[in-house]
Amino acid sequence: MLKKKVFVICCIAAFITALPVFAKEKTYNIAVFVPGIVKGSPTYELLVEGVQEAQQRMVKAGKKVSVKTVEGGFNQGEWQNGLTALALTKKYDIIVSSNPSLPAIAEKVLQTAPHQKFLLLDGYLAGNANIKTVGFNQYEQGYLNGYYAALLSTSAMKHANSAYKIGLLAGQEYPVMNEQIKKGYLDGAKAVNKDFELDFRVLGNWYDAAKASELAASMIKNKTDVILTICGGGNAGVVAAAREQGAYVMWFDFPGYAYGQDIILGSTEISQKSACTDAVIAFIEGRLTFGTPVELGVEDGAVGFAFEGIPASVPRDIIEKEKALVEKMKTGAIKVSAR
Ligand code: RBF
Repeated sequence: MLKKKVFVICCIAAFITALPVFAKEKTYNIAVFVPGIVKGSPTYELLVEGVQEAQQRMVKAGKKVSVKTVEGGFNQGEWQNGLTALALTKKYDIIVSSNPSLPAIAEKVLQTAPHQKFLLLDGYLAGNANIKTVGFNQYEQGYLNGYYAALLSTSAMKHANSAYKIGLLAGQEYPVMNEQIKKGYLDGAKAVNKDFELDFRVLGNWYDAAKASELAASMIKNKTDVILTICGGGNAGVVAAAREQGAYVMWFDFPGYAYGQDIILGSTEISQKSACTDAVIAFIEGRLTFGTPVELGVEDGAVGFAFEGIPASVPRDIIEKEKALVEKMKTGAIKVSAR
C-alpha cells in the first residue's frame, strides 16, 4: 500500500517537474539589419514592416518571435563587421536584410560565422545553402516608370516642355542601377518616343537632400521636366527642387504620392513587404528553402504601377496607356528585358 502511495507521489512530482519543459516553446529570434537607415528609404521601410507583420501573424498563431532591428548606417565599409558581430552572438535564427550588395557581404560573413542563416530581399545569389534571396525584376520596374514619365513629359501639362528628356537621380551607381533600372527607365521612355534621352545624375550618398535639390535644379535647367528619384533621404530634396523650379517627380518601390502632393505624379511599386512577410513566415514554419533564389516580376504581380493615389491633375489618357502596358506585360503580350 505504502509502496503504491510512494509510486503515485513520485509520478506526480515527476510530471510537475517536467511541465516547464513541455511548456517551453522555441522562441524564433530574428535580426533585421538595415544597410543604411530606415527613414526615407522605401525598400528599408517595407523590409522592417514586412518582418513586423510576420511577427504579428506568427504570434497570433501561438509562436514566440522576437525581432531586433539594427541600422547599419551609411558607411558601407562597416556593414560586414556589423553583420559579423550580429552573427557571432549566435542569438539569431536568421538575419534579414535588403539591397543588391548584401549577398556578397553575407558570403564573407559566413566565412567567420558559418552557422548563420540569411534572408536577403532585393538581391540575387544562387547556390549558398545559408542564403535565401528574394529579388525583383528591376528592369521591368524601370520600364513601367520610364514609360509613364515620358507620357507626362510629352503631355500638355503645365511644366512639361518640348524636349524629349527625362531625368534619374540615383544615390550611387551599382550594377542593378546601371544595367537594369536606368536601362529599363530609358527603354520605357523610348517606347513612347524613340528620341527620348536620359539626364542621369548620381548623388554619391543616400541622405544629402540639399545636394539632391541642387542636382535636381540643374537637371530642370537642362530641360528635364520629369525626374525619377532613387536616393533615399535625398528624395525630399528632389521634390523641393521640382516644386520650386516647376517640374514633376516619379517615385520608385512604394506609392510615394503623399511625399509631394501634385509634384509626385507617378509611382511604381514592388511587393517587398509581402514578399518579406511570406519568407519570414515560411522560415518559422520550416518551409523556406535556402540556396535557391527567387526573382519576382510583373507577371507574378510583384512589380507594378501604383494607380491608387495618382493626383487628379494627370490626364486620363496617360493613366489608361500605362494600364494597357501593365496588362500587356502581365499577360505576356509584351515582353521586355534588359538583354
Ligand atoms: N536605397 C535606398 O532607398 N536607401 C539606401 O540607403 C540605399 N542604399 C543602398 C546601398 C547599396 C550599396 C546599394 C547597392 C543599393 C542601395 N539602395 C538604397 C538601393 C536599393 O537597394 C534599391 O536598388 C532601390 O531602392 C531600387 O529598388
